[in-house]
Amino acid sequence: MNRYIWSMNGVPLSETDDIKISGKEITRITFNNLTMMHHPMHLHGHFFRVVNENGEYSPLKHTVNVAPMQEVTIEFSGNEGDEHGDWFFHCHILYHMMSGMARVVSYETPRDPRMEEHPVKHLIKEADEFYAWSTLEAASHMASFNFVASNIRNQFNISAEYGWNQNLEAEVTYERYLHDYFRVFGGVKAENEMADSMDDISTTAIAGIRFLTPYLFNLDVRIDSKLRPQISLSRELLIFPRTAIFGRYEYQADFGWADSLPFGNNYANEVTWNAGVEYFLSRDFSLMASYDNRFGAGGGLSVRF
Ligand SMILES: [Cu+2]
Repeated sequence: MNRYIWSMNGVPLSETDDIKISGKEITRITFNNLTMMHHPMHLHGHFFRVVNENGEYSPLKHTVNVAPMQEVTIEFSGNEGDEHGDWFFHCHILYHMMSGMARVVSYETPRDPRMEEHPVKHLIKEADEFYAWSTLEAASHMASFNFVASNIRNQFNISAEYGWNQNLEAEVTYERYLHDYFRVFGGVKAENEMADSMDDISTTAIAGIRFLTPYLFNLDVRIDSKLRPQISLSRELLIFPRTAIFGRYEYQADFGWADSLPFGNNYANEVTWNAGVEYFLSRDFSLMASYDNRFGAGGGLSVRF
């Protein structure tokens, strides 16, 4: 599963002010849909005119669909100052609205006193709620657990992988979105020191950046408290309607900046990679098979919840 955020002009409802308009003027808004989805834009309770080639016969509506890569202009009148109050303005695909694709259009008139129990900040809070999802994988070579809780700017992640050949990697991180796809993160990581043995578990602090790149690669660049830099790249690709392939490559370098390396070496590295295939049985269940250079090859079931 992926994070799901929508906005207008790159800014979600929770990070904007009202759009102040005057009742004595005509307000004109131009939508440019640069996304690949339709957005039926709705000015709740307030008619507007869709400005098109029909001139004065342009239709009066309160919802207009803006198709991908299309431009639509609307305008509405404040009726010489007769209109007043706040008007909610949003994409009518409700999960776009709830993830931030909304505004409040406000005539510069006093707010209706009957609206006192419904402050605008409630509306804004609703568009920045945390939501959470998890996946659990049980396979013949390993088991894994992933948990993510996210709102527009903040995300908490827990991930743990355990190979039955006694290899463990687990981390807890907090990340902060500075941009739609770019974030900084910090956290704690635990892993076994010696391959195939749980006798010695090392815990390090980690910090770095994460970026969902063009072509949807997950990039993670970090350094741990033993001053070992690491880069990893992963990607999942749907190749048939129910079948996805996935892979991950991770390279960790150790220049001996913190702990001295054995045998007078001045450089060590560790490569971790895996690749696999997943078949979606339903919304909640998948069959998976993978090879991981720590855990070996195997297959099993994964559950999303
Ligand atoms: Cu939308």
